[in-house]
Amino acid sequence: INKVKPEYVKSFEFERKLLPSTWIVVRIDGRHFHGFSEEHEFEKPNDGQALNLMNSCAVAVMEEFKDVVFSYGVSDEFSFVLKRDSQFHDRHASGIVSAIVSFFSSMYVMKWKGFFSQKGLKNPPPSFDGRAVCYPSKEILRDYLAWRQVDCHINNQYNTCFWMLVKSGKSKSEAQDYLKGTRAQEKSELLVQQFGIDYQTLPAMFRQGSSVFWGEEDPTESYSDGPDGKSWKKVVVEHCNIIEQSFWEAHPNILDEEH
Ligand code: DGT
Ligand code: MG
Ligand code: MG
Ligand code: MG
Ligand code: MG
Repeated sequence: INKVKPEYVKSFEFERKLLPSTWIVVRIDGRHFHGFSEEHEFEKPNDGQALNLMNSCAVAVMEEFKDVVFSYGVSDEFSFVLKRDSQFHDRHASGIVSAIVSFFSSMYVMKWKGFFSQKGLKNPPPSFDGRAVCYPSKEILRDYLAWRQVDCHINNQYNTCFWMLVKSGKSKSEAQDYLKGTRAQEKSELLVQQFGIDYQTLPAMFRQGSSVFWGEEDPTESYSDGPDGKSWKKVVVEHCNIIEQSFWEAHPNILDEEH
């Protein structure tokens, strides 16, 4: 018979509790997706289906975890913003992060076939890491999201140039040397002059990433009443500029207190 007292064993457990009244952002990121995207022959630099699969998983996260009020995704990552006064898992970082990251990973596997009917999932299966960071004000939260969207733009512009150069016959190291030290303006000119591509006409999902949030009720659509008498809303995916003030002015409810 084991005489160890449970309270004694439990006393070693330590929970990092996240600062109250701050915006919690859980950012998840695909593990080794460099290899995963090669192995599954994702289109370069952007695979529309792979991105749509990520977005679909993010929609599922928002439907499952009602405290998540906004999500932003690019490449193999997604940031999930929890409402400021969320009490999810008592604001314990490990509980929040592990719940979201495991739900997302399971969804990714479950939904895979719906997006890649001709391609099976290979070993090792996809997995994601996750972290939680608190942002103390709306302004700083918006700076965080702007940072991710700027990153999306910089990487996408670089990758678009890089893969156009490679597809036109340059080796990867030649393409890399060619682009070394070039500015945004020069890359934009390169695309137009050498490949006849106007960067602005590329799909918005590639240029702007994906924003996922609960849409406003559209009076032209019919909504059935929910159990609480309120009409149902649905999660929408948009590819828009979230750096500019205008997005947040058009959607004031997203970061509102009442959810
Ligand atoms: P990590 O996160 O440290 O485990 O390592 P990775 O390999 O996941 O690196 P990360 O997250 O910095 O970069 C994402 C990788 O995923 C990058 O090598 C490009 C690849 N990737 C993401 N989305 C796409 C896509 O749509 N098409 C292709 N071809 N590759 C993609
Ligand atoms: Mg990572
Ligand atoms: Mg990754
Ligand atoms: Mg990544
Ligand atoms: Mg449990």
